[in-house]
Amino acid sequence: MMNILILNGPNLNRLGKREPEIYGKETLKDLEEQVTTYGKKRNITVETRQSNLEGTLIDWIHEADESFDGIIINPGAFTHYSYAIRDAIASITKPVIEVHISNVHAREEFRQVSVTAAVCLGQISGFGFEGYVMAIDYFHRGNGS
Ligand code: CA2
Repeated sequence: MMNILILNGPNLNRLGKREPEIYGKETLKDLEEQVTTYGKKRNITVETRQSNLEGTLIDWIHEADESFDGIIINPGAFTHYSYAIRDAIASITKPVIEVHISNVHAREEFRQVSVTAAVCLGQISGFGFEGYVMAIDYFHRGNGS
């Protein structure tokens, strides 16, 4: 059975608590339940983790190279400036898909830059929680490795 690691970065544990017009009313727990349930239906084991710490996310990315078939990552604001997370993604061979809940390209200029997307298979941005589901579908269709 395929197993996918879903990583959420800084502040995503605050989902549903503020800025519902940008990020929706649902919480991180809701997101994690939805993607886990969706994965099960597709015969994919989905493990979800969230950290506010850059180093923790980097350790998990490295670990995934041995233990998972692919990663779906929302690096939060690290997207826009973390060369360390970019290098971690570039250092593994397993496919990585970047997801953003909001359409970062329609927002402040600093959010329109992703230093991580170029080392990912691609980026899904602006589809809310659905973006994670779209990424699971991509892996399910067998294009991910
Ligand atoms: O749209 C996305 O998924 C983002 O990756 C979310 C990040 C943001 O820094 C990126 O530019 C785009 C942070 C999301 C958490 O921010 C919150 C703010 C208020 C309430 C809850 C979450």
